[in-house]
Amino acid sequence: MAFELPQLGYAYDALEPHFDARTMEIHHSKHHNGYTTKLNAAIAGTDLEGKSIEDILTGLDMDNGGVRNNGGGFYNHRLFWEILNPEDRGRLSGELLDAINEKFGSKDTMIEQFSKAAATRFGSGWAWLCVHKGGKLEICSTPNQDNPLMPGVGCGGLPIMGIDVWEHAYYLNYQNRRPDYISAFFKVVNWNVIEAKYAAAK
Ligand code: MN3
Repeated sequence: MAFELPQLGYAYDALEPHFDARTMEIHHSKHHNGYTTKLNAAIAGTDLEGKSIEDILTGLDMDNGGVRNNGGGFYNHRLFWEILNPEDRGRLSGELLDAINEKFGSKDTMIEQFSKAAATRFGSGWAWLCVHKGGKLEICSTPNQDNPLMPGVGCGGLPIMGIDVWEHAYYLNYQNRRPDYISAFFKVVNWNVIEAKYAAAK
């Protein structure tokens, strides 16, 4: 069974004015679609075919560029669309807020550190909030389409929040102003989804 481009679950213009519809459409229908198609091509006829994307990435041979770039791209964008759901965005509470307070001191400090990781990632990549077994949190960033599931990226745990800082994610609307795009991300992120991911992962 080949991987399929996930539906967004909301319209391309649903995140306006923070994320513009044109960027969302190109990002989903061209970029994410491209990663999905190329991932399928890269695993076709290999022993990776039929495995879950999580299993593929956790056991990845990092020299396998086709699966590394496109499997990462497939997984990373799927998470990204999920946590941007604009409906009933919720507010940070419960166990996740407790874990954030314990690790970072406050929600604001967590957002500050996450934003810094995203802003200072040189070139293209992602910043992550990850959860380790037992519930401990970590913020980190990875280059290109790497992610914390992959071996030896210097960043571990299961990602429950991630931001794409490739220029294709923001250039049409924000040009070189990556920090403005990162601030906008926190206006459309859905804490309910991230809390559910935390509860399932810890
Ligand atoms: Mn992208």
